[in-house]
Formats: sequence, C-alpha cells, structure tokens
Amino acid sequence: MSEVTEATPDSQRPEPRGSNPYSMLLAILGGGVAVALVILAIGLATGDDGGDGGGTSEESSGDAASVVLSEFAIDGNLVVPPGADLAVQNSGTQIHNMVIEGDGRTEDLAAGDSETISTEGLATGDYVVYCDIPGHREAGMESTLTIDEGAEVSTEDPHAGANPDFAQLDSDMLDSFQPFVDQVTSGERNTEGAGAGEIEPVIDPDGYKRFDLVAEIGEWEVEPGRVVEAWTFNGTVPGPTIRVNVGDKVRIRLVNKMPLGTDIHLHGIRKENEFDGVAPLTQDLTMQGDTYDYEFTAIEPAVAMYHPHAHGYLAIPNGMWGAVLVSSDSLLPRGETVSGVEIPADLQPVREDVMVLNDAGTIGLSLNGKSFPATEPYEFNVGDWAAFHYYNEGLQIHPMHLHQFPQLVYAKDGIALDQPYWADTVNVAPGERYSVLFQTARPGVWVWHCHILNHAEREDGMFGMVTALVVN
Ligand SMILES: [Cu+2]
Repeated sequence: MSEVTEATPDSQRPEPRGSNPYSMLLAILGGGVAVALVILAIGLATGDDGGDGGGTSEESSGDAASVVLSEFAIDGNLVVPPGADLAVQNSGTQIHNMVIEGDGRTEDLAAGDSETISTEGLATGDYVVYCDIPGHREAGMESTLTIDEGAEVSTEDPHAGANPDFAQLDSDMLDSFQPFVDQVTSGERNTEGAGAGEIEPVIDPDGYKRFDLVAEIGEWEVEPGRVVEAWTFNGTVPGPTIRVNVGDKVRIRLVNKMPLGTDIHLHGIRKENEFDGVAPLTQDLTMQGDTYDYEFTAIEPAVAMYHPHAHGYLAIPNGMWGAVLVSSDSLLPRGETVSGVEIPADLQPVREDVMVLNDAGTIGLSLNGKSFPATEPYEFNVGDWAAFHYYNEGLQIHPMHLHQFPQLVYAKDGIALDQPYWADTVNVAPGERYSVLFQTARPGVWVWHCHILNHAEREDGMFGMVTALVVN
C-alpha cells in the first residue's frame, strides 16, 4: 500500500455564469437595437478571456510548449525554461483539464479544445500536474512539469506522426495481465478488501430485520498498490449486499461517522416519504454521530440500491453504494423459452450476485470497487448458470460485454420483463439496473468488460472495467 489519493471535492464545480449586462439589456430592448447590441456583445465577449468554464482560448500559442491531454495521459513538452507558455491541447474524446499543483490551471477543455497558460512566476524545480476530472488523475493523467533554466521549448505535438514505442506497448499490455493471472492460479486476491459481502440482520423486538450501515471515510485499495480515500458503508466498496424477502419488515439504520451530513436513498424500494432519504426535503441531514432509521415493508421483488442523496455527486463516485435484493431469485424466467432457448423450470443459478459499475471519484473506472487486475475472477464449471445484476453508480454509460456466452436480460430496475431478450452487450446507464442470466457452456477464460475501450485499457495495459469468467 503506497500513495493515498485524497477525496477532494474541488472538481466538478459548475461555475456560476453570473449576470451578463448585455443579455439583460437585450431582454429589455428589442428588434434592430438588439441586433446591434448582439454584434457589440460578441465583439466584447471575444476580447474577454476571463473564462466562464469550458471556453477555448483562440490566442496564438506562438512558441508555447506543446502539452497534450488524452485518455488517460498528460504528454508533451513538460520540461521548459522559466516563464514559458504551455499550449495545452485536449486531443482525447472526453473533457479534460490540467492543474499545476499549487499554481495555475486550464479551464475544463472539451475534446479538441486548447488553452495556453503561463508558467510565469514559477521557480525552477518540479511541479505535479494532473487532470482533476474525477477519476482521471487516478487513471493516469498525472505527470511532472519541470522548470529548468537550460530547457528548450518544443512546439511539436507529441502525438503528431510519431509512432508509439511498439515494443513497450506490447510488454506493458502483457505485463498488465500477470497479476490477474496470478489471482486465478493462486485463488488469492491481489488487493486488500472485497466489497458487496453478506450482512446478517439483527431482529429487533418489533420484528423488523435491522441492517446497520456505518458511513465512514477510509482507505480502499482499488488496484494493487493504489490506495485511495474512499467514502464507504461499513468500510467496503460496494457496501454489504442486503438480501431480504417479500413480506419482510426492514429497518436500515444509518450511523454517520463522516465529518459531514448524509442520508440514504433506497433507489428502487417503495416506502413512505419520510424514508426516501432526501435531506432536507424528507428528513434533516444526519450529522456526524447521529443515526436515522429507514423502514419499509417489502411488498414486491426488487433489485434496488442504497446510496446517499446528499452530496451524491461526491459521495457516490467516492464509493458509497450497495445493493438491496428483495426476493430477486423470483424474477428469474424459469420455464420460459426465449429465441428458441428453453430456460429450465427448475433453474438454480450457482451464483446470483451484483456487479456495480463506477467510473469517477476516488474509485474511478471499476467493477465492484476494484480496477483490473484487482477485479474478481468468477469461477464456474461447464454448464453452470449464473445471474448477475448490473448496477451503474457512475456518471457515464457502460456497454457490458461478456465474451462467448449470451446474456439473457430478464429484469430492468428490478421489474421482470414480459419479453426477456438475449444480448452479448448490455448498455447500462447511470442509475439503471439490468439483471442478466447466462450459462457457462464452454471451458476457458472468457473476458467480461465494458466495451468503451478506454474504460478497459490505457497506454500501460488493461485496467478498469475488465474481469473474466474462468470456466473449468
Ligand atoms: Cu464503460
């Protein structure tokens, strides 16, 4: 366990646009006067490089050093003389930025945009630079900027025409698999901690099944040696999986040990308004040291999730989520025939489990809180059936592709489908749950991954949303 990444809430902060005097005037005036003012306003706006987020600087980069942002790397001319300008170009497909630790930064840059920033005032020495879009620094967008008297400015785009080091690409990619292969052969996990474990209820005197969830911030090893500051329930990512039955009276007790207020929203469970977990609308924030009981009677099968609603954009990407399964076994399409394939009437999957997808915060691109090669390899025997519930607790969509074995999608958000369907790739958007069933009909190691390619691989090999079925 080495470096700890802090869960700093300093990115993803939409900046207020502020009041624009020109648009206010336009609202008051009309017709031709407005047109004239639009022209005036455009002229003034282009002269204003104060920036209101996401803008592209069109100013000439002259002999500014070329720095390139991509998924997920910061490359280019990062050894420069004092006072040099940096022409920072986003040549990736997602929004990126570059922060010089303790100094300046670019705005958030859309794909294709660029901005020139100055190193004026920086003394000679090394500075950490990184992208502060949640998850991007952890995924590889961190480098060192060196201010050196003897350095020269290079305006050459490091990606233009230059072939990558092919041998290095090969060896990095091959190396990236080894720790995963070691997990398979040794049967031992290569990181500390595993999420989505079982939790036994306490039976309260009034007959409720009570599950205690402790909200706390702690260390979590996402991939071998990468330990982050995670926001957790009961110290794991995901938090424990709560399994109950239709008819059960359920009490979920939030115990807050975090230094800020929180709540729990039971996404996908029917309950009274006071238990919807949306502070301050349905309850007060549960502050540090306080508890709050959420109660419901399970009236129907559910594939639900629990997560905070308060500060959700920080808390959820940083790891605060878990599953609530209510009689989910009853959703299976037993005895049905789908596209000519008969599902056994007495089907009993050898495993019914959750796969929680995330892509942001301190956890970053991950399956059940782990990034490849720390993801769990799933072992089966030929002929086994298995059911998994995909949960998307991230900020992006993830098309989940299982090699070789078609996935029978039989429930959406915990609601059984009248017409289940087979698919080899299942798209899961934020907030959604898809329940899939498959039969492991052929031996081998079969990869299971998100098909957005840079969610599964980067320059130094496979990472993120990748795991495999090991069928014996
Ligand atoms: Cu993805």
